[in-house]
Amino acid sequence: MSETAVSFGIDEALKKLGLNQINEGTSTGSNNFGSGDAIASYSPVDGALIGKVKSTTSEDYEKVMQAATSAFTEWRSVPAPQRGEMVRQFGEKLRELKEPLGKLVSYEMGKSYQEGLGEVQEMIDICDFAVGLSRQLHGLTMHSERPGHRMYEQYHPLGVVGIISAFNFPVAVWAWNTALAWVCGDVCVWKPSEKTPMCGVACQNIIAEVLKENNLPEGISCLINGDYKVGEMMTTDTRVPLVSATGSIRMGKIVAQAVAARLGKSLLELGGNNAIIVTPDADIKMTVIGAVFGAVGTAGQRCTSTRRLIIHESIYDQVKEAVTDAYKQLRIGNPLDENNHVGPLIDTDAVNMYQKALEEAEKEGGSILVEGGVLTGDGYESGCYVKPAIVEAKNSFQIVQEETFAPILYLLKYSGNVEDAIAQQNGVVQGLSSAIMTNNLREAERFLSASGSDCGIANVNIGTSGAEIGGAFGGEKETGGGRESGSDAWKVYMRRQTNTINYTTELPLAQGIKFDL
Ligand code: UN1
Repeated sequence: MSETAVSFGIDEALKKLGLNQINEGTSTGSNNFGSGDAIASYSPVDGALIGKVKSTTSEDYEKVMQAATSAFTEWRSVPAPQRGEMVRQFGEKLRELKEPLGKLVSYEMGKSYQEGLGEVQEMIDICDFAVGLSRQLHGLTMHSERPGHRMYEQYHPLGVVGIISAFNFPVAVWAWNTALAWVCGDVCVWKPSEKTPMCGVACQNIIAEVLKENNLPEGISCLINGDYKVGEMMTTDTRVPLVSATGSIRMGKIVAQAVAARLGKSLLELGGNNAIIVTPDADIKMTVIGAVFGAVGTAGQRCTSTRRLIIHESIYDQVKEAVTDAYKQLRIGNPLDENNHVGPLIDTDAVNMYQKALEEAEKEGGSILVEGGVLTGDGYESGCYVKPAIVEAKNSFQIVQEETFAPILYLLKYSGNVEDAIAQQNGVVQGLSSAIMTNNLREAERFLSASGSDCGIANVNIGTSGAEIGGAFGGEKETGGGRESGSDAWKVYMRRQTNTINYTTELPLAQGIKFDL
């Protein structure tokens, strides 16, 4: 472990999370059998090696699937409230380990420590939600058209849920899926991003302890590690009825096709290109806070990050000045130092994409308002720190149409009424999150109406990021259509069965069909 790492208390955090320098990346609890090449995890914070995790071979994968499928036959028969009790205990463990896990998230992924803690809080919140849900997996009852018949529906566990998650929320997205899937009676096999494998092992260690303490089969929670080839083992595997995948649109299209080819179900949570509309009736102070946090939080690497500000021409200069001024206050540096607002990007590939996007924006006629650039020198040795940039652009620019996972904010102008702004907001292929800043009720309601925002999330006087777990999370169009976490998102993790019971001595047919023998 590097000296820098020690000074952040990372060593202590790793110890509390049961992590070693070499970790088994394929695991069902204590039964570790990862035998592939080791994946090294380097921190974008200081470039230090955090540890290594062994990748999953196809033989390892078979063992994992055997453990998972056999655990399912037991787990599906455990009453749902008892499954909820296991999730409650998991949430308790997360409360105890919130700080070390938040620190690891910050150190391995690069987001600020506050955001790392926030991510663990999302895990705790979804556990609480799932515990309540474990007594509310309701179906409906219907009135049969036939006399003496009862009709109702019920939800049963689905089976093995495959989870593919991204580096930017290395722990929370797993928990959104698992907490629900577990109370629904499913078992989970998780492939975390190969950029944040230590977070994966840390989570697996926590749940493995809960399973052991409760004498439950360890196959309820399985971990596999590696690149897209390991993900492919799940997407093509008929033993995995549901694959929940978070990541790029490109990845989502590959996953969706592979799963659909075997008529499996997929839950996709893909890229966003989120905008805030700023109308003449906006509260400028609130707009600035929402826009700046949305654009530079997690260094612009949330799928909900604010990428576009669509500002009415009458207040354009005022908003532009206020946002530019706010950018001058931003401190970029070690995310574990709570004085800093912006940490590093995940790796130097991300830095290259950020630079390329800025070049493209200029080439297409954009004008740089707040200059970007890669930071060098003391504290920036990892080469992953960049300056948040602002570019005046047009929605029609190719680069504005794309999601660049970096802190680049495009300022766009609209004239006329709010419909013009909504048309720009909707004028991209992605449909995750959107917001309007206005104190005008008519504008707000128009934005939320059927001819308003076409996104899965539409907010009024709130930024585009930072959704609560209680609502269904996800988006439309190329964002993939999936919904995770709150509301009735649980239904995708279960199979629905319609039951009709005849308690008479006759056998009347539906639709009044006569069939006498
Ligand atoms: C993501 O970036 O994949 O709404 C998830 C938010 C967070 C989740 C983001 N609660 O910004």
